[in-house]
Amino acid sequence: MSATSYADAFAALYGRRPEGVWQAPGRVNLIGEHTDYNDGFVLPMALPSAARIAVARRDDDLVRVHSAQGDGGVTEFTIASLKPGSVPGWAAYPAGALWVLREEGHPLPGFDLHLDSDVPFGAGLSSSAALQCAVLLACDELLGLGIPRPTLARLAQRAENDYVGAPVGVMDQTASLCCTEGAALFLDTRDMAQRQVPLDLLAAGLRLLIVDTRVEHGHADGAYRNRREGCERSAALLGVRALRDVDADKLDEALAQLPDEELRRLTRHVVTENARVLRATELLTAGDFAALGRILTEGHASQRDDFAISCPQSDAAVELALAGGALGARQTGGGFGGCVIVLTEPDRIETIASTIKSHYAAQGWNAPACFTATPAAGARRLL
Ligand code: GAF
Repeated sequence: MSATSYADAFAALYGRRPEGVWQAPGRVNLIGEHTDYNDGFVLPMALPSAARIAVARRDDDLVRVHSAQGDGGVTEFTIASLKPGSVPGWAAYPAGALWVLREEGHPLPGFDLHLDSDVPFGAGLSSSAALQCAVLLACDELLGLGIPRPTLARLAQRAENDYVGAPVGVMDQTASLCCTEGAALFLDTRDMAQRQVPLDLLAAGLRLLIVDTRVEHGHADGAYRNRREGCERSAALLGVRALRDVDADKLDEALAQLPDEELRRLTRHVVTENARVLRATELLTAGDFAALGRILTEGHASQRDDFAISCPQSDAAVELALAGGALGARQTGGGFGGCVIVLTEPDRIETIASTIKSHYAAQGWNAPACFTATPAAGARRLL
């Protein structure tokens, strides 16, 4: 759909033209899983799929939100009434974005909003962060707030943590706001230092196949929170600010100080995963995609064996992709399902995808969705 058609949909709903249309993309993470809330490193890229939002300010305090993916209804609330959890369902994401701006002391008018997203929901591709980032960027630009994008990403994270109640890190929001077309984003989540790492898969004769396992994941649920708390407990026991501060060369000494196997596994994943992000960034820069593929696969093994966040569907997709000759494969995102990324030559894609589909059918699992993606641009104004 064109930007004008989002504006037309807004006009049909609200009887006036929007002041602008913004979009913020979903993401896949190449490597660096569950490192962001440990002050660590991540390497995501933006997807072409995005959340789009048509917006106009109002003269009063009322917010009206409509989603093309909703039930057709318009959700209403006032800016003054916003408090954590006050708006349920999908509308919590735009509500949380407005709540955090108000909490930061920015005077906000009411708004009419129309949302339309083609980031699959619950697939681990950051559909919720995309929505929040689109709303935050729209408000920032419409109201002339001038908030730097890394700060907007932190605000979106706060909205998700404190308004929605999901204890996520800052990777998804930063990817959505700060990625650039044709590059992965190397991000140090401690100080938000970032670098665009060129990623021209087509020139390298490669593709990134994304396999949506159709196993829905959720961040507000206990498993994500429980991993995060385990990491924080380990850091406290080791006397460091965050697991990022554990020296990978002295990992065995650190593990020996931890009281149980579960904390040792969590810690080993985070420390080795941070090292993998640094190595993957070097390999990408050097154009060594064969070695990069191996690092991705090692990352999956670490999620499966140490962090215990893979699932039979994602393990099978990785194994079948590798058996089909892929350079590397791993589950991406928060885990417990979602998507698997596969780095492969293009002529292997069809066989890999059909083998995975047949296997899922034979197991009686949901049919997976398979598509390819190249690194897309971060959030921006369309109209
Ligand atoms: C989810 C979270 F939102 C991110 O912050 C990150 O922790 C990721 O899971 C795991 O790497 O996408």
